[in-house]
Amino acid sequence: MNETQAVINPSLFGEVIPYEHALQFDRWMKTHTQPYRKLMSFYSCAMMEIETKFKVLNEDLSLKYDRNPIESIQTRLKTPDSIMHKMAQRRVPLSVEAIEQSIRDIAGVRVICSFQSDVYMLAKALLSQDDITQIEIKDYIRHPKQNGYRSLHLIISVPIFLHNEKKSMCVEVQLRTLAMNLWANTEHKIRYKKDYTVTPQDAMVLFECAKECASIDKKLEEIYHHIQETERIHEYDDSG
Ligand code: 0O2
Repeated sequence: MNETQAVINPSLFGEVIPYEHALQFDRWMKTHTQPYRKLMSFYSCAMMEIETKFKVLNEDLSLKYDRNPIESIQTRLKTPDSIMHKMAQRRVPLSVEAIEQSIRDIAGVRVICSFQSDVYMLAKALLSQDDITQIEIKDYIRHPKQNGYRSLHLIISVPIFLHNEKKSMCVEVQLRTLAMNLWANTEHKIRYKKDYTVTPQDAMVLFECAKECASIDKKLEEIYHHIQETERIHEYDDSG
């Protein structure tokens, strides 16, 4: 164990005692503030890199498609609370190095797209960039979670260039449509990570809502392609 490590007492994790965890993490933070802040600033830089990449793609693709494929981009750094919770769940001894090694979604970038096809187009465009390394893909669109959650998740690594070194940092990218986002945000508020359980009836209604969102996505995409096709035929007629 090196000097930046401090073992969390595993007995705290039999039952969840968030207040105890918080106190323990608070104590740990007081002695490891500098290395922790440095690590967070690396993640912050990586997040900025990825956000910029999506802004550039949006600008570039808006010329090709005559519309912006990205509705909005959100970024977030995982809170100390949430990092501590994940470390505790995994029963990993707490150190700055262990945080970096075991949590891959400290830097998160969420990209909200107009259409489902934009999600895949943007993911492909990002992954084809030569400074991006794909670590993992979870396709919850083709394979939704049991509760109905849909999104495309990418874990990637991106280099950041500091004044005296280059570092590769992990970033979690979540790509989803507006409809997927509506469902996920609402479900997150009412259910996700809450300690109480939702009744099977309510879970079923949430699942039905997810299916309706998927159906809206499908219909909107069909209308979009139909309009595009009609425009193409008109342009062809006019040119002839
Ligand atoms: P927050 O607060 O959004 O950051 P892992 O991260 O790999 O250890 P997991 O669960 O296998 O854990 O990862 P996964 O499935 O890729 O999900 C990670 C993130 O996706 C979550 O982050 C949520 O943002 C989102 N997510 C996953 N499942 C659901 C769901 O059922 N409902 C909603 N609303 N969001 C979901 P965090 O860190 O859990 O939370």
